[in-house]
Amino acid sequence: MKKALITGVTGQDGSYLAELLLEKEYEVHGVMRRASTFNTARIEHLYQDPHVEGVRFFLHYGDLADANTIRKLIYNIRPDEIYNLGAQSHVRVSFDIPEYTANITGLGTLRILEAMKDYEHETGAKVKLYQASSSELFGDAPPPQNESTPFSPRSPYGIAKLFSYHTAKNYREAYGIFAVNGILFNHESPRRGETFVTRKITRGIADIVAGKADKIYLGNLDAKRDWGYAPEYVEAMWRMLQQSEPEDFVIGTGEAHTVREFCEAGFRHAGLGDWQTYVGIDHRYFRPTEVDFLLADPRKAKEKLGWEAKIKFEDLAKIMVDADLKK
Ligand code: NAP
Ligand code: G4F
Repeated sequence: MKKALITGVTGQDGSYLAELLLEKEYEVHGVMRRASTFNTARIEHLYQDPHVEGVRFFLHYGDLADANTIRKLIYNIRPDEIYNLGAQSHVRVSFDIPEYTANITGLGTLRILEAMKDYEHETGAKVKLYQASSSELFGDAPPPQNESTPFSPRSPYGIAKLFSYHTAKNYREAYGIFAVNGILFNHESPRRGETFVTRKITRGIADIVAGKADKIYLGNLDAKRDWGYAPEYVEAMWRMLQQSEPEDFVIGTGEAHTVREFCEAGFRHAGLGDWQTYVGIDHRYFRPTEVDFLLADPRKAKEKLGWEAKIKFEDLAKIMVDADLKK
């Protein structure tokens, strides 16, 4: 039975990935932060009583700031695959807490790779690492972006992810560690955090329909993103680690739309009429430096991983609106 260790298991992607790996008969170990309130809503349905025989899903306290615990987890669990999904993942917030973002989203990856290097050296075991890289690396590089596009990040988050990208590549080249960067474009779902723009819109729509709110306030409506469906993207992560050689891949739909178009699609699907009646602009949601246009060229993933996005923009908006209306 293969063993996987997932950082960020309580997040959107971590929860879908844990589901996928359990379906594939893995033993799955997730790292979660201690919090004073419950932060396990996305994985509650996966929880198994550790006293029951045959349990394959385990949770461990840990933090990407804490190298000692990361090291202990790797040595004790002896995973075949590590998925580093943990991060301070909000771009706008990274301007408010840049040092923390660099520590977790950047140095956290180095802490994992250092522990992996020593573990492989001391035990002779081999471990594969998936590093959650991001299309934010491209910043203001002209679209479409692929694996050869030069990086030009525009936020503390993007810069921290760039550090992680290069660290993974360096440990691969210097020490022969199987480390891959999945350069994923935006991917969303009903489990998306409520402060990312798609979910903010679909949750806002549900609140308006329920009579709990009159309006939602957004920032830059002109930004273009390549939005896909998160459950499909975790399959791509897994496929990257099943390759015989470690390589980096861009993952996206190959279609871009503006935030304005997402509003139009979402309000239309909910039958609310003109979206402009319900959307106000608040400058606090603008970023000091914006990434204007992200559009994936995912041809390499199709050719080498046999992966292609199936759920596109309109369907994604419908799935998210329906889920929030139901909730
Ligand atoms: P998410 O929902 O924000 O989840 C982030 C996870 O990281 C959560 O489990 C969070 O724990 C955990 N975390 C935060 N700080 C931590 C720390 N100090 N130590 C350990 N864990 C910590 O993000 P996501 O959308 O699932 O994305 C997964 C990964 O892919 C992230 O690295 C993100 O940057 C990257 N990425 C995402 C996208 C996207 O469009 N979704 C695209 C490209 C790359 P709590 O639940 O306790 O907060
Ligand atoms: O939904 P967002 O906050 O996502 P963003 O900044 O693209 O980052 C997400 O995708 C990255 C991959 O490209 C990940 F690496 C990262 O972890 C995260 O998952 O914002 C999308 C766009 C931006 O241009 C933003 O300025 O929407 C614009 N926007 C307009 N109004 C807003 C709002 N964003 C947020 N969060 N809230 C608003 O009110």
